[in-house]
Amino acid sequence: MNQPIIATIEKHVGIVRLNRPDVLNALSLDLMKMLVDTLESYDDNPDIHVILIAGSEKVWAAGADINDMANASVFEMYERNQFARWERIRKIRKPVIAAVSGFALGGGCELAMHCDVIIASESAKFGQPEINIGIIPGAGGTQRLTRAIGKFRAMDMVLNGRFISAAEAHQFGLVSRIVPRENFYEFALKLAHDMSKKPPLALKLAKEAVLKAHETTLSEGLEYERKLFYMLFATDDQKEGMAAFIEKRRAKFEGQ
Ligand code: CO8
Repeated sequence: MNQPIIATIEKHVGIVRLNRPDVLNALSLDLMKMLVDTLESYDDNPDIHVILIAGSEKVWAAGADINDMANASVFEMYERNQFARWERIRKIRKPVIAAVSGFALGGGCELAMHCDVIIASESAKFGQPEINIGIIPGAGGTQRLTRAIGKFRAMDMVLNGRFISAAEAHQFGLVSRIVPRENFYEFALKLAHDMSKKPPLALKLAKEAVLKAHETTLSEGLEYERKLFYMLFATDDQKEGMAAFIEKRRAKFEGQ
């Protein structure tokens, strides 16, 4: 039987591929459990510095699996406590890159927005179409989308269920880069490998600092950034990085 995700490790990059092609990678309960367990195992693995989540060229993910929810009662939904899993994704400390091609809808769009860098192929389409099936986004879509693209564009997508193209998503600030469909995965993988060569502790603290900008006031965020900045002067990688710059050689980071 096909596994809902395929997990592989390449050098310092932990890769997860969503693998339910028959249902456009719908995020079933099983898939989410495996995905989150794998992301956490990558986060705990000191040999992995960066995580890459990919779908296929045709689809990233068309949302939560509607079959899992169609007949559920409010109590069943409550008892499933499935948003606890999404909270665990939020707590991953290493950078997570999303390689998105095709549909990123509903929970699929929300999964991409849980990532830190979104590489979109020219064919990517983003949407929060939950309104069409009688619900609203539940894994942070109304909040993260609004912060990413602003109230009026978010309202258009959430109230009308409108899909936006990769070009619009890029223009609106929802994606980091657009790349040709044919090599979107190779591009994202190379980016992940390049990023994985940076000092791993600084990567984690940089992610933490940027995410803080969504959570707090400017002055508190600046204070927070400063503390993390100072902290890095306790690392060997800072000494090595600066020495290598001065000596005009390539730095060799050890993650300490
Ligand atoms: N769940 C289950 N099955 C799906 C889903 C889905 N989200 N999306 C597509 N499929 C299935 C279809 O039923 C179909 O199966 P079959 O071949 O057996 O009929 C197969 O995938 C192919 O789909 P289509 O034939 O519909 O393909 P089209 O190219 O015609 O259309 C669309 C593609 C536009 C993407 C269309 O499939 C669609 O609208 N899908 C649903 C999109 C959607 O509404 N997503 C939101 C779901 S709700 C949600 O994500 C809430 C998240 C809350 C947080 C997470 C909690 C777990």
